[in-house]
Amino acid sequence: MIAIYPGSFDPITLGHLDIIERGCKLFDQVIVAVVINPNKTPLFTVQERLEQIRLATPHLSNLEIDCFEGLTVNYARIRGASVLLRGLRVLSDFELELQMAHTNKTLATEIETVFLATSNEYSFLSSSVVKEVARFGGSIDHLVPQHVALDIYRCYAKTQP
Ligand code: COD
Repeated sequence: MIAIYPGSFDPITLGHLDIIERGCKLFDQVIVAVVINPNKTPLFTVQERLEQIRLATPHLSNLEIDCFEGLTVNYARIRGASVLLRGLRVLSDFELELQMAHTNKTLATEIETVFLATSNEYSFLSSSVVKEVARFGGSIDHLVPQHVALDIYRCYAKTQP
């Protein structure tokens, strides 16, 4: 069974990585799919995010890393996937995730959304939190893979006066 794990991953955090590793144990193949959204201004380009994910996951042999534009369910169909993998952290995630899952179900009845509950230690963690902490000079070494922390520190060092 193939599962797509779609997201922005701007950048990948240890919370994302935890979902990826657990997903790889559950499914034959997991495809981490970075969305290409021309309407957003991410910190990292799609190519940079793909590389960050690749460097964080050399130990996962049934993982593929890709990007896509347009509807997630269309991409899932093209890739022959029957599952969309998503992570749930707090109650506020649930509302948006449920809306997304229901929308996707109306678009593709054969594709199921499967939610994995966050591991306790990552329940507060998001890409936005990581960027905010780093922007104001805090340490993010315990929140993201080391190479990602270095990328983020470099980004914000450039913007310091
Ligand atoms: N612990 C567990 N899970 C986590 C953690 C954590 N610490 N941090 C993030 N996650 C989960 C999120 O809950 C989410 O499920 C996933 O990881 C990815 O998170 P993000 O923030 O990187 O990505 P999102 O949520 O911005 O991705 C949104 C999509 C790109 C999937 C969505 O916008 C989309 O499908 N776009 C394509 C257009 C489309 O198909 N639209 C119709 C659907 S409504």
